[in-house]
Amino acid sequence: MRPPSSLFEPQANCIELAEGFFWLSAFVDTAPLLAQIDLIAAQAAFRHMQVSGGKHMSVAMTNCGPWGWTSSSSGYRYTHTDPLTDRPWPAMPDSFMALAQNAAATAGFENFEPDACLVNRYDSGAALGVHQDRDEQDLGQPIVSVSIGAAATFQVGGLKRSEPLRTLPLHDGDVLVWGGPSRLRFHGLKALKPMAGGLDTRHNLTFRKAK
Ligand code: MD6
Ligand code: FE
Repeated sequence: MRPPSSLFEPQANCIELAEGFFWLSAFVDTAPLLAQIDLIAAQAAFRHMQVSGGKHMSVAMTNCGPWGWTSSSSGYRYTHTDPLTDRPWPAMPDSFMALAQNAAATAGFENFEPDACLVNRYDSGAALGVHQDRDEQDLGQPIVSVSIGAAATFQVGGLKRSEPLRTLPLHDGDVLVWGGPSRLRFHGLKALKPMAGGLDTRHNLTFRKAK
């Protein structure tokens, strides 16, 4: 939980956009993260998960850490093993854990202990529909989300789906931390625009305490 605000000194690149919702622009060098993502994907391949209704997501996903988020035609859940291989999800790299905890602490959330890291890959045209992250047991823990590669337009609303969405441009190295009263905000990602020069892939790491 956040300490009283008198003890909390936000850094210059850490902006609180709404209570509990922080944007850390250009917070991390992403080249080493991409190398780790390649190692993770070699063990647990990116896949387009099915959602209820039978369609497949345009975003490709995999996971690392003790718990992995999965979707199927019967709903969402966290599992210890990859349903494609029945093997445990790849371990969360120490550098991922350090980044997640460092970002959370920068936003005033000490003692963040993520046990799940969802890895998203967006190729041009991929989008993520507006949703809430509510499959986690302890909604008192924040979420840390890292943008890697191509720029994208993030949409963030309120606690009801009917509330208006605001847009936030996210760039390589940006980190969002959100918790407290913002933990259940609706949000999504607009379709990734095609870009020249092979710069049209975006990855995203989303760290959570699932259990
Ligand atoms: C993305 N992010 O940025 C998708 N969820 O590709 C999310 O769905 C998300 O960025 C919860 C908290 C932060 C996020
Ligand atoms: Fe989300």
